Amino acid sequence: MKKGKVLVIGPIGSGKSTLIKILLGIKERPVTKTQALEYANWIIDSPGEYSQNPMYYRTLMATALEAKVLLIIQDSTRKDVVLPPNFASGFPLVPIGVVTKIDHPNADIQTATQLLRTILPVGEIYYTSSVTFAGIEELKRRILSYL
Ligand SMILES: Nc1nc2c(ncn2[C@@H]2O[C@H](COP(=O)(O)OP(=O)(O)O)[C@@H](O)[C@H]2O)c(=O)[nH]1
Ligand SMILES: [Mg+2]
Repeated sequence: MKKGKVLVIGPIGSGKSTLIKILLGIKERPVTKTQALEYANWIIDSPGEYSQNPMYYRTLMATALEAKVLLIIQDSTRKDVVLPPNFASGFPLVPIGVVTKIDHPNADIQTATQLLRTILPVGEIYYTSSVTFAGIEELKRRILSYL
């Protein structure tokens, strides 16, 4: 088992838990609303509230001490951004951006990329779909290379 961990952050409904399930190859249980920090194998899932409410930022920072990689999730069907500008640079982790739901008819990848760039001015961005599995293998390979 890998020792390093990946902390996944992003707003409610952006596809964090679904993506994590696929990255870990979990087929059984359906994704339900994430209520607390959830540790599974090499990934730490976080409730969307932790990204949407600054009251939780300290918790995210403390949790980051256990991690090596920070995955920042941006939903390609949303035109808003919840995390503050440059948020990624406050973490002593390798930041990786992920634009999710690229299969969706309402996906606007260019806008999502611009929004994500406000949080993550530099660093790689991957484009994924948890429906078609586009981009998933590449993302997983990249993450594992850092652990
Ligand atoms: N079309 C599409 N829907 C997705 C994708 N990933 C997640 N969803 C849907 O988005 C909703 C929120 O997903 P969830 O993983 O619970 O988001 P979380 O709150 O960030 O953990 C669910 O209804 C998922 O089925 C995707 O890649 N494509
Ligand atoms: Mg969740």
